[in-house]
Amino acid sequence: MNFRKLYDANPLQKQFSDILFERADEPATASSWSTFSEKDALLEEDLLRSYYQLADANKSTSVKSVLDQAGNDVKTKDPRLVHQVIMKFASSYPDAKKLRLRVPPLILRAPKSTRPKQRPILAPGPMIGTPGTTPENIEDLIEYWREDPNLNEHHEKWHLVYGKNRVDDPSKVGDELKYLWKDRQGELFIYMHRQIMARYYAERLSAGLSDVIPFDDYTVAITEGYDAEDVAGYSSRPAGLKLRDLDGFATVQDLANARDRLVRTVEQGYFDDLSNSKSIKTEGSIESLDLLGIAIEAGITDSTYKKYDAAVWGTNYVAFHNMGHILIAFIQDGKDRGVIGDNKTACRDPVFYRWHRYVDDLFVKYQNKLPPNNYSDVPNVHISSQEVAIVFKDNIEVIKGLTKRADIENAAQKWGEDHFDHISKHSISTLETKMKVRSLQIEGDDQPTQIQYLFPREWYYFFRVDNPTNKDVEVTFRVFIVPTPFENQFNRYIEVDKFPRKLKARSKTVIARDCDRSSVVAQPPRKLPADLDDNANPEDFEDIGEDIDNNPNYVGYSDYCECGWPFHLVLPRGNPNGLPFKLVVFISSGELDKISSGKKCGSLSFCGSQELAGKYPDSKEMGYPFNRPLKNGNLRDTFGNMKNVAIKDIRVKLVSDFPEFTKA
Ligand SMILES: [Cu+2]
Repeated sequence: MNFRKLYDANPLQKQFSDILFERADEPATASSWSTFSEKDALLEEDLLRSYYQLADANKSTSVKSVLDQAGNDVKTKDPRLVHQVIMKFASSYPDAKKLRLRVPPLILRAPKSTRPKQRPILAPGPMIGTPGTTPENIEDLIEYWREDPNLNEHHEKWHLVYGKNRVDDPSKVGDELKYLWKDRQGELFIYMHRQIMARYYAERLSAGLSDVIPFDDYTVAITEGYDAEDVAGYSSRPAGLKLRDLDGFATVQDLANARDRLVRTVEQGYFDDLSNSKSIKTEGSIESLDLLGIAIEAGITDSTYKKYDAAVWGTNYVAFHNMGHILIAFIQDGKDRGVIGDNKTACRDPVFYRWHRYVDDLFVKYQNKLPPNNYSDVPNVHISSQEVAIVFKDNIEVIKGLTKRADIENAAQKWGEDHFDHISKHSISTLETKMKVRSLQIEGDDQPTQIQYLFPREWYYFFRVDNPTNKDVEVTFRVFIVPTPFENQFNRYIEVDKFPRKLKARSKTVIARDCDRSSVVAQPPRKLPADLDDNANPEDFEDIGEDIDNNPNYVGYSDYCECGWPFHLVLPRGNPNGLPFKLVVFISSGELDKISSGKKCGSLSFCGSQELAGKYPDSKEMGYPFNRPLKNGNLRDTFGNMKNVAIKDIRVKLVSDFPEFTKA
């Protein structure tokens, strides 16, 4: 399987992907266009509007006409602008959507700016630098994580799926109304980035690094730098620089004012609304969470967002988070952009996490003002830590040698039912990770690029749950892990899974769950070295076919399916002694949650609905039950006496090797 073969089979796909590839004659200097800038976002809208008009005017050759035009534009306009717009066109214009055009993998599309630095590594890693010495820059210890191309692609794709999307409006009521924000955009902006942060906190702890310091004082120099010497098109950010005013964009004082406005909003508990007529209390409904999220991310400057008066809101709420990205990106000389100014490279720079820690802390500050959840609506079902078992897949004999997902899952389910009474013989409490290296030949390079990446030992969870009631009950399993030192900080819980099941009346049910299926992971997951740098061919995933059979509205395998967290980073690295974690299994009411179960592509938690106007597939606040302060600020006080919750002590251990379940 090779993405080029797939593309060559379809001339429009080939034309589309060729536009997206970095070109040899592309200027090596930073392009100035940025998706974080409002002025540049208008350029994006203009170009997208012109593509829609061109397509509408050429009905029989709509997509071809636009690709021809974009092929010219990419040579004359800022290539990054054209890339962004053509990707949006492909994912939103109806004729283009039907073609299911796929964006080439980031590492191959833009290798010069997304290839990780290749520093020496010591087994079992990731001690980067000279063997036996501490690296010169301590932040380099987790560079393998920040520069992981698939992690950066996750961040890029999320921002592509979630943003202001152009929709084809059959009623043609003015251009304004042809834009749509996805359901709960602001809330998911916070949650998706919070999950990146929670994983980053755990990764730092694993490597023995100190906690992330929020970037909140703009008069102080940023101590960590970022070396972009090998990152074509972006400038380095030397350590020790302070933010500077950017002519024609914003001043440092503007950013401070935006920060102070948001802090005041959170403290006073309502938005500043000049008209006073639509003053929204931030009392904790999903709508308020969503509004606060969008106010932090991008301001409320668009009347299509919940139909608010853009002029009124825009006066008070400027695009705080976006403005921060830009001011940091141009910190060096005001002209050349750093990696934090672009979604596809932003996660490489340590300052991204300092900036997002502040963004998340603002939201935590708000959530801390809300009452803890009262959990009066949880189902009357029972689980305990003794009824949570973890077994490595390579230790389950009956699934060895199976390759089809459905076969593995059926066999594991049966094995779990047969073995649960003596499962402690098989169950482990220490999960494992290791560092791997894959070799990637990039076109035009003499040497293959060596990519270091983290990889987990695959496992199964088995849960035994008692339903003592007289009725079958639909439930949702919500599985989180947190490093034990952070167990009392609700925003540091890492979501690993969320899925619905039915529990039969008056019986105990054994649930087998594959780590592959994680609600945060892009489905289907990629594990083999070759798949990590490829757009896997859908024919290889037999259950995609199932979806089409079961759901007549299913639009099939598309670029959308690649949205989600990379499987290989599903666990934090841990350390060679076994870093202690808490595993929390929380069972909520499926009847209330309305989690969709038919979805087998993309990530359930991060990608929302495939339909532009579709609802987010969980009616609970994102992160539930870790969406609110813990009772007495304490995990045990909150869940210790609840029968629908299991809390288990586990460890995550970095080892030099383990048997791999999935083989090429
Ligand atoms: Cu982001």
